Amino acid sequence: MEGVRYASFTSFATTKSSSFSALSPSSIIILRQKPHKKALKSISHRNLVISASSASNSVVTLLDYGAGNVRSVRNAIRYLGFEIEDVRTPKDILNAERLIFPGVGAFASAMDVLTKTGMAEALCTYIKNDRPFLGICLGLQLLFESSEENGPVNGLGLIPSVVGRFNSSNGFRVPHIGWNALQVAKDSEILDDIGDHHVYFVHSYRAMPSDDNKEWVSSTCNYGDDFIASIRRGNAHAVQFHPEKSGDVGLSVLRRFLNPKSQGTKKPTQGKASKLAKRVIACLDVRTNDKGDLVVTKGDQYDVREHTKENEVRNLGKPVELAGQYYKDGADEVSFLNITGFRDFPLGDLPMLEVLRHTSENVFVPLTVGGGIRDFTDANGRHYSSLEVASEYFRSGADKISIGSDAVYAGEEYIKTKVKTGNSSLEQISRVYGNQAVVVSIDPRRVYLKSPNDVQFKTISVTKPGPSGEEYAWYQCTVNGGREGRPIGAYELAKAVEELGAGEILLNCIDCDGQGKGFDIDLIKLISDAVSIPVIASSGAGAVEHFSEVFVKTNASAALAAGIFHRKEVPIQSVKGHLLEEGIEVRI
Ligand code: 1PR
Repeated sequence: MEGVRYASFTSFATTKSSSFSALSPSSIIILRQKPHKKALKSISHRNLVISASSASNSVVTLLDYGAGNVRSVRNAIRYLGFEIEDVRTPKDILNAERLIFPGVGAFASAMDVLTKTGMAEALCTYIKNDRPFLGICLGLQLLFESSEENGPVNGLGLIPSVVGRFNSSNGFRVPHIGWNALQVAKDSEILDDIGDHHVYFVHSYRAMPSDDNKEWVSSTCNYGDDFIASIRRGNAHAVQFHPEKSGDVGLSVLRRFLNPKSQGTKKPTQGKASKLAKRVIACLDVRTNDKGDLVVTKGDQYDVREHTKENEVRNLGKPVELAGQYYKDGADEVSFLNITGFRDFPLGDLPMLEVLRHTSENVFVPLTVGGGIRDFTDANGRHYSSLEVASEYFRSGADKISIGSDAVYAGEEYIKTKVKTGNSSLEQISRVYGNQAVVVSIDPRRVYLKSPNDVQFKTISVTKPGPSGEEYAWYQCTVNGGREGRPIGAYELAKAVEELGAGEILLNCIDCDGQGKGFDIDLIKLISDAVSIPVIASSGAGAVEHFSEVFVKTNASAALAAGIFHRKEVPIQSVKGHLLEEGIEVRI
């Protein structure tokens, strides 16, 4: 994960409390100074003495410098039966039996913390002494000479090359989010089970292979260009992808690092995985029902109540159980949308945070959570910023947060003023956690028009005419779960939120929601052609053919469905099987 602009020196290696009461303004310390523009002083690599470790064989030392969510890595390590010891001093690094460094945040702030704490020097010594090391994501990038991320900024300087940004001008969407294939270049041991499987990436910066660093490169990945997916030299390993979010195959990478003697299932084979896979996402709309239980519900055009005398909220199951089931069934991501978050304060909704915590203990694919992310003042006058709300979601296990209503207001304001204030929830959260962690959920409704000149918003010529034979439509954004239409179109909003820092768009359609008649291809094509960030097509899936249709006819990166999965009408594996038959690459 890149992009975090804060790194709490004082929170270094502290175990973050997950309780709501622990969330105080002081729990987030934001370094507001500008990231280093100048190169940092190079780090001397003098050898430090490594004392014999007293750690038991099941202990993993974790370098968490307090810059973001490493809960998923902790969960994965524990799931594999290992205990975690946090690094508190450079000596803890030198004494580690095995060290995992899940780099999060921005390159410059990470280097700043590592240098100030003496960890940078200890890390270099530890790796040079060939001690077991696994860097993840930024934990790989920091090993290189420097990065262009808000830089140039010097890195640890162990591997020749500069970390640069992906080039989006050749049609590849940045951030690079999703499941991609690897080309394994040499025996890396920890990648022995990967073979024909995809692994999960989420990043905007990457290091490129060259003659200077080829002795380090153990695998590459192609996304526009070939970039370094993993390195290995002796006992030093690092991966650009997220093993803790790469399902079973990712867990096997971690297991092979933690226990090199563990037997894998197979040696690398020439695989089916060849490029970025289209993602299939299971979505759980969650709310409290009239009995006070948090349930998974599902609407018809956003109406989630049964049409019976009791008029109850439709109850389709328990959130943690269903999320776990979808993980086992092969969902590439799981999304929770707290659909009444717009009126309830989400941090007051402790059951939702509990759902996230429990889900993240057993679900090792990305988790997104949305609903109610905005500034809020409670009955006692205590103000909570949207950043605090998001931070609590991240601490509870979310990998991405999704903003709905508040992003509409931010988009409207930005279009009116052309000024990026930096104050909107979208800007604040993407500045701190990186834009790859921020999804904007758009809830548009189709409005048919006789003439494209009837509105000031982007219109389309519709494939199927409207009820009175209208040939045009615009897509009006709504807020508060579709209850209020706003003076902004989905096209205008998508472009505005991309500029404000969104990393991905979840594109719903109220007209299609729950109808099972297929995605709104006109809408999805309009938006996925307009932006260069990934677009998730949502609303209307009723059959496997709807998934292939949306991937063939539009530039959507992922397709999300709810009702057909909840009602067990179409299993996730049938969707994937069909997509494979149609020649569309998916993770298997
Ligand atoms: O505005 O920031 O509090 O976020 C609220 C979030 O809750 C938004 O993401 C909004 O989309 C969602 N939401 C609000 N009300 C509802 C509702 O249904 N009454 N759910 C709602 C939206 C839409 C989809 C759904 C797909 C697929 N759910 O995500 O899962 O349409 O369904 P299908 O496959 O059955 O057709 P904020």
